[in-house]
Amino acid sequence: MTFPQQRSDASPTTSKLKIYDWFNGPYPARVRIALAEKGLLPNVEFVSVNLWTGEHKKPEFLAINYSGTLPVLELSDGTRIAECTAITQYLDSLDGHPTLTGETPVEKGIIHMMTKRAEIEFLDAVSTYFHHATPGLGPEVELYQNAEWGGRMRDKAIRGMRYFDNLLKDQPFVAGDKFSMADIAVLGGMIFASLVQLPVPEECVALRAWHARMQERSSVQAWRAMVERGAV
Ligand code: GTS
Repeated sequence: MTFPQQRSDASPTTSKLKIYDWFNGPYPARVRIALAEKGLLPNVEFVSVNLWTGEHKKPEFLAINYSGTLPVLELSDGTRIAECTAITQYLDSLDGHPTLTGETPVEKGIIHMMTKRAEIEFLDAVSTYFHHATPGLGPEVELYQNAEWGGRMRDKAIRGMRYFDNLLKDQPFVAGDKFSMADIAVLGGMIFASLVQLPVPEECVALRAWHARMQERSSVQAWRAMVERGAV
Protein backbone atom coordinates (compact mmCIF):
# COMPACT_ATOMS: atom_id res chain seq x y z
CA MET A 1 0.00 0.00 0.00
CA THR A 2 1.19 3.52 -0.71
CA PHE A 3 -0.17 6.80 0.53
CA PRO A 4 -0.58 9.02 -2.52
CA GLN A 5 -1.26 12.71 -2.18
CA GLN A 6 -5.04 13.03 -1.90
CA ARG A 7 -5.32 16.76 -1.75
CA SER A 8 -3.02 19.69 -1.41
CA ASP A 9 -3.57 23.24 -0.26
CA ALA A 10 -0.20 24.22 -1.69
CA SER A 11 1.43 24.75 -5.02
CA PRO A 12 4.10 22.06 -5.53
CA THR A 13 6.85 24.65 -5.43
CA THR A 14 5.95 25.82 -1.94
CA SER A 15 5.26 22.36 -0.50
CA LYS A 16 7.72 21.73 2.28
CA LEU A 17 5.57 20.03 4.88
CA LYS A 18 3.61 16.81 4.46
CA ILE A 19 0.89 15.87 6.90
CA TYR A 20 -0.66 12.45 7.12
CA ASP A 21 -4.14 12.88 8.52
CA TRP A 22 -7.85 12.36 7.99
CA PHE A 23 -9.91 15.33 6.90
CA ASN A 24 -12.47 15.51 9.72
CA GLY A 25 -10.58 13.88 12.58
CA PRO A 26 -10.58 15.82 15.85
CA TYR A 27 -6.84 15.37 16.50
CA PRO A 28 -5.99 16.27 12.89
CA ALA A 29 -8.23 19.34 13.41
CA ARG A 30 -5.84 20.56 16.09
CA VAL A 31 -2.93 20.67 13.69
CA ARG A 32 -4.99 22.11 10.84
CA ILE A 33 -6.20 24.92 13.10
CA ALA A 34 -2.63 25.54 14.30
CA LEU A 35 -1.45 25.67 10.67
CA ALA A 36 -4.18 28.18 9.86
CA GLU A 37 -3.28 30.29 12.89
CA LYS A 38 0.33 30.38 11.68
CA GLY A 39 -0.57 31.07 8.04
CA LEU A 40 1.12 27.83 7.02
CA LEU A 41 -1.71 26.01 5.24
CA PRO A 42 -0.33 26.91 1.78
CA ASN A 43 2.93 25.12 2.66
CA VAL A 44 1.25 21.81 3.38
CA GLU A 45 0.51 18.74 1.34
CA PHE A 46 -2.10 16.58 3.08
CA VAL A 47 -1.99 12.82 2.68
CA SER A 48 -5.22 11.05 3.58
CA VAL A 49 -4.99 7.96 5.76
CA ASN A 50 -8.44 6.43 5.96
CA LEU A 51 -9.30 5.68 9.57
CA TRP A 52 -12.54 3.94 8.63
CA THR A 53 -10.74 1.27 6.62
CA GLY A 54 -8.02 0.95 9.26
CA GLU A 55 -5.19 2.23 7.04
CA HIS A 56 -3.59 3.68 10.17
CA LYS A 57 -3.17 0.21 11.70
CA LYS A 58 -1.54 -1.37 8.62
CA PRO A 59 2.21 -2.11 8.68
CA GLU A 60 2.88 0.54 5.99
CA PHE A 61 1.52 3.28 8.22
CA LEU A 62 2.89 1.82 11.45
CA ALA A 63 6.31 2.23 9.83
CA ILE A 64 5.52 5.95 9.55
CA ASN A 65 4.09 6.28 13.07
CA TYR A 66 4.62 3.53 15.62
CA SER A 67 1.47 4.66 17.50
CA GLY A 68 -0.79 4.08 14.51
CA THR A 69 -2.43 7.45 15.01
CA LEU A 70 -2.89 10.67 13.08
CA PRO A 71 -1.70 13.29 12.43
CA VAL A 72 1.98 12.94 11.50
CA LEU A 73 4.13 15.75 10.12
CA GLU A 74 6.87 14.80 7.65
CA LEU A 75 9.57 17.30 6.76
CA SER A 76 11.31 17.48 3.40
CA ASP A 77 14.39 15.70 4.85
CA GLY A 78 12.16 12.80 5.97
CA THR A 79 12.03 13.70 9.67
CA ARG A 80 8.68 12.76 11.14
CA ILE A 81 6.94 14.32 14.11
CA ALA A 82 3.80 12.78 15.61
CA GLU A 83 1.68 13.99 18.55
CA CYS A 84 -0.38 17.14 18.12
CA THR A 85 1.45 19.01 20.86
CA ALA A 86 4.87 18.23 19.36
CA ILE A 87 3.74 19.16 15.85
CA THR A 88 2.19 22.41 17.08
CA GLN A 89 5.33 23.29 18.99
CA TYR A 90 7.43 22.70 15.88
CA LEU A 91 5.14 24.79 13.67
CA ASP A 92 4.94 27.54 16.25
CA SER A 93 8.73 27.78 16.45
CA LEU A 94 9.28 28.17 12.71
CA ASP A 95 8.74 31.92 12.57
CA GLY A 96 10.52 32.66 15.86
CA HIS A 97 7.26 34.08 17.20
CA PRO A 98 5.58 31.30 19.20
CA THR A 99 2.05 32.61 19.58
CA LEU A 100 0.47 29.22 20.31
CA THR A 101 2.90 27.64 22.76
CA GLY A 102 4.01 30.69 24.72
CA GLU A 103 6.88 33.15 24.64
CA THR A 104 7.80 33.56 28.31
CA PRO A 105 8.73 30.67 30.62
CA VAL A 106 5.48 31.13 32.57
CA GLU A 107 3.35 31.19 29.41
CA LYS A 108 5.07 28.07 28.13
CA GLY A 109 4.49 26.25 31.43
CA ILE A 110 0.83 27.22 31.77
CA ILE A 111 0.02 26.45 28.13
CA HIS A 112 1.72 23.07 28.37
CA MET A 113 -0.18 22.26 31.59
CA MET A 114 -3.56 23.30 30.21
CA THR A 115 -3.01 21.47 26.93
CA LYS A 116 -2.16 18.31 28.84
CA ARG A 117 -5.28 18.76 30.97
CA ALA A 118 -7.41 19.33 27.88
CA GLU A 119 -6.14 16.01 26.54
CA ILE A 120 -6.34 13.97 29.73
CA GLU A 121 -9.57 15.36 31.14
CA PHE A 122 -11.50 15.87 27.93
CA LEU A 123 -10.28 15.02 24.42
CA ASP A 124 -8.59 11.68 25.14
CA ALA A 125 -11.54 10.71 27.34
CA VAL A 126 -14.03 11.38 24.51
CA SER A 127 -11.79 9.40 22.16
CA THR A 128 -11.70 6.43 24.55
CA TYR A 129 -15.48 6.63 24.92
CA PHE A 130 -15.81 6.53 21.11
CA HIS A 131 -13.44 3.58 20.65
CA HIS A 132 -14.78 1.53 23.59
CA ALA A 133 -18.43 2.32 24.25
CA THR A 134 -19.68 2.98 20.72
CA PRO A 135 -19.08 0.99 17.50
CA GLY A 136 -16.08 3.28 17.00
CA LEU A 137 -14.35 2.71 13.67
CA GLY A 138 -16.17 -0.61 13.21
CA PRO A 139 -15.37 -4.26 13.97
CA GLU A 140 -12.53 -4.50 11.45
CA VAL A 141 -10.61 -1.76 13.24
CA GLU A 142 -11.77 -1.96 16.86
CA LEU A 143 -10.18 -5.27 17.80
CA TYR A 144 -10.57 -4.75 21.56
CA GLN A 145 -13.37 -2.87 23.24
CA ASN A 146 -14.23 -2.42 26.90
CA ALA A 147 -17.63 -0.75 27.17
CA GLU A 148 -17.43 -0.20 30.91
CA TRP A 149 -14.13 1.65 30.54
CA GLY A 150 -15.60 3.61 27.65
CA GLY A 151 -18.58 4.61 29.79
CA ARG A 152 -16.29 5.80 32.57
CA MET A 153 -14.35 7.88 30.08
CA ARG A 154 -17.59 9.47 28.84
CA ASP A 155 -18.33 10.51 32.44
CA LYS A 156 -14.77 11.78 32.79
CA ALA A 157 -15.17 13.85 29.61
CA ILE A 158 -18.30 15.48 31.01
CA ARG A 159 -16.42 16.28 34.22
CA GLY A 160 -13.73 17.75 31.99
CA MET A 161 -16.30 19.97 30.29
CA ARG A 162 -17.40 21.22 33.70
CA TYR A 163 -13.78 21.87 34.70
CA PHE A 164 -13.15 24.00 31.60
CA ASP A 165 -16.49 25.74 32.03
CA ASN A 166 -15.51 26.74 35.52
CA LEU A 167 -12.12 27.95 34.35
CA LEU A 168 -13.59 30.01 31.51
CA LYS A 169 -15.89 31.88 33.91
CA ASP A 170 -12.83 33.82 35.04
CA GLN A 171 -10.63 34.08 31.97
CA PRO A 172 -11.21 34.49 28.23
CA PHE A 173 -8.97 31.65 27.08
CA VAL A 174 -8.04 28.23 28.39
CA ALA A 175 -4.51 29.22 29.43
CA GLY A 176 -5.34 32.78 30.52
CA ASP A 177 -5.71 35.96 28.52
CA LYS A 178 -4.34 34.78 25.16
CA PHE A 179 -5.47 32.23 22.60
CA SER A 180 -3.08 29.25 22.60
CA MET A 181 -2.51 25.59 21.84
CA ALA A 182 -4.59 24.83 24.95
CA ASP A 183 -7.68 26.41 23.35
CA ILE A 184 -7.04 24.29 20.27
CA ALA A 185 -6.86 21.16 22.43
CA VAL A 186 -10.20 21.96 24.08
CA LEU A 187 -11.61 22.68 20.61
CA GLY A 188 -10.46 19.18 19.64
CA GLY A 189 -12.50 17.84 22.56
CA MET A 190 -15.55 19.82 21.46
CA ILE A 191 -15.15 18.60 17.88
CA PHE A 192 -14.92 14.97 19.02
CA ALA A 193 -17.83 15.40 21.47
CA SER A 194 -19.97 16.76 18.66
CA LEU A 195 -19.04 13.85 16.35
CA VAL A 196 -20.06 11.31 19.01
CA GLN A 197 -23.10 13.36 20.02
CA LEU A 198 -21.93 13.93 23.56
CA PRO A 199 -23.66 17.19 24.46
CA VAL A 200 -22.11 19.92 26.56
CA PRO A 201 -24.30 20.29 29.69
CA GLU A 202 -26.73 23.20 29.36
CA GLU A 203 -25.38 24.81 32.50
CA CYS A 204 -21.84 25.05 31.05
CA VAL A 205 -22.59 28.57 29.86
CA ALA A 206 -19.00 29.83 29.91
CA LEU A 207 -17.72 26.86 27.90
CA ARG A 208 -20.52 27.31 25.37
CA ALA A 209 -19.82 31.04 25.07
CA TRP A 210 -16.07 30.41 24.62
CA HIS A 211 -16.89 27.79 21.96
CA ALA A 212 -19.12 30.26 20.11
CA ARG A 213 -16.30 32.83 20.19
CA MET A 214 -13.85 30.28 18.84
CA GLN A 215 -16.10 29.73 15.81
CA GLU A 216 -15.44 33.35 14.82
CA ARG A 217 -11.70 32.77 14.43
CA SER A 218 -10.56 32.57 10.85
CA SER A 219 -8.45 29.50 11.65
CA VAL A 220 -11.50 27.58 12.85
CA GLN A 221 -13.44 28.72 9.80
CA ALA A 222 -10.58 27.57 7.55
CA TRP A 223 -10.62 24.15 9.26
CA ARG A 224 -14.39 23.89 8.81
CA ALA A 225 -14.12 24.78 5.12
CA MET A 226 -11.53 21.99 4.65
CA VAL A 227 -13.85 19.51 6.38
CA GLU A 228 -16.69 20.57 4.11
CA ARG A 229 -14.47 20.02 1.05
CA GLY A 230 -13.95 16.42 2.23
CA ALA A 231 -11.09 13.96 1.88
CA VAL A 232 -10.37 14.36 -1.83
N1 GTS B 1 -1.81 11.56 21.32
C1 GTS B 1 -2.05 11.60 19.89
C2 GTS B 1 -1.90 13.02 19.36
O1 GTS B 1 -2.06 13.96 20.14
O2 GTS B 1 -1.58 13.21 18.18
C3 GTS B 1 -3.44 11.03 19.62
C4 GTS B 1 -3.74 10.97 18.16
C5 GTS B 1 -5.05 10.26 17.85
O3 GTS B 1 -5.63 9.57 18.70
N2 GTS B 1 -5.50 10.45 16.62
C6 GTS B 1 -6.73 9.83 16.15
C7 GTS B 1 -6.43 8.42 15.67
O4 GTS B 1 -5.46 8.23 14.97
C8 GTS B 1 -7.23 10.61 14.95
S1 GTS B 1 -8.92 11.11 15.07
O5 GTS B 1 -9.63 10.07 15.82
O6 GTS B 1 -8.95 12.38 15.76
O7 GTS B 1 -9.41 11.27 13.70
N3 GTS B 1 -7.33 7.50 16.01
C9 GTS B 1 -7.31 6.20 15.47
C10 GTS B 1 -7.31 5.10 16.47
O8 GTS B 1 -7.56 3.97 16.05
O9 GTS B 1 -7.06 5.38 17.67
